[in-house]
Amino acid sequence: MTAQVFRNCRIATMVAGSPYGMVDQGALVAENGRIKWVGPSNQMPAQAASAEIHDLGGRLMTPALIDCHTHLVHGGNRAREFEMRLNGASYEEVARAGGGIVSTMTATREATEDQLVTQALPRLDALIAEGAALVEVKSGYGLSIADEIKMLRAARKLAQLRPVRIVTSWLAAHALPPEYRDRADQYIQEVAIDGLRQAHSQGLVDAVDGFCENIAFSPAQMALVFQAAQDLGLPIKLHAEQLSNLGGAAMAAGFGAISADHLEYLDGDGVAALAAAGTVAVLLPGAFYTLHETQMPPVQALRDAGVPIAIATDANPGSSPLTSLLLTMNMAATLFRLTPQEALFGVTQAAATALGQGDDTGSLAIGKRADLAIWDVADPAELTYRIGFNPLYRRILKGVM
Ligand code: DI6
Ligand code: FE
Repeated sequence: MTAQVFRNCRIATMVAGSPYGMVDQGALVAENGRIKWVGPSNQMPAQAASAEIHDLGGRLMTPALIDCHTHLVHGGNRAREFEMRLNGASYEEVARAGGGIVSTMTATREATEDQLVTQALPRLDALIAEGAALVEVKSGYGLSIADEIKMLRAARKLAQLRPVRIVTSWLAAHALPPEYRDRADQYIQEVAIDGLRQAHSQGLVDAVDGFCENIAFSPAQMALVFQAAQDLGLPIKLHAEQLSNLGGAAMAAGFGAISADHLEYLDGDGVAALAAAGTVAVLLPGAFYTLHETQMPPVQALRDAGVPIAIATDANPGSSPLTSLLLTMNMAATLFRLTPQEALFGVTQAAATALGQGDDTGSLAIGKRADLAIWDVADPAELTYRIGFNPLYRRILKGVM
């Protein structure tokens, strides 16, 4: 394929060394979907005469964005429950009216695979419209083997219908369905573990996740699921320390987790465990905001320990009905005090690393995927600074404009 040359742009390569890895007056050469060269225009090697040249008019180029934690596939939504609560209904009244996570489980079970796809597409389109090229999607609302597998099939189908890469996580250990009340250990064995083996044998699982919390599953229960994942050679990640400190992040790090997510209640030992294992901390400001959480994740301690920090939408119908990575960046800065550079790193290189793809994508370096976002802004801090504004000019996948 003809080499593609993109020139006359500022390039935030997100390669370590200088702020944003910035190259002013930059150029990038892509060939066969990969970055062949990137650097200052005046140092660009002479290209084959057949190269196609694109003038980007001085715009900003960044890696295409990555959403490394979503529950994009699910049935229905919880807008009515949201409205009931704001009209003064108690938690119990909401629950009695069929609200909460079980309502999403019911709607997900009732939906066909195609209906789940149809409902997820507008949410995916919102992410793509802001420059996303890679999106992680979890199961976790089916809570039976068949319905969890249906969710993952729907997630995989999305990538056939839109120009985007999707990776899937098995999250059967998300909540206990009513038919397993008081039988959580049995659920872990019969659905979370046996189902994982089935889903994996169908090629539907890229990673294994869980919700480790008093209202969900214990570290000991999650460890059983992770042992099964490890036996299958699958990477693991965990929703940990979101509402309390159970030591889930440290347990996951002990299994070499690629990420630990939420982490508002993470303590010093947890930070040290993530650092030692090279586990990425994924912060989810949309859930913090929606739940009116006040406990801040230990951002400074994570920085001091050198733990990479990713940020993601956590797009889900309950605690984070958020489908904007740009707003996520702004929330991470305003709520968690991430710098604009950290916010952009959080939806590019750190997010790629959180998906085990840090060597393949997430920054603009020779050999990596030529998945790019071109923005109508002069300064990369603008991406984080603005609220409710989308300056995406073009998304470029595999080096094709
Ligand atoms: N953490 C959350 O905040 C959500 N799941 C999770 O693991 C809640 C999901 C929901 O309420 O639907
Ligand atoms: Fe989540």
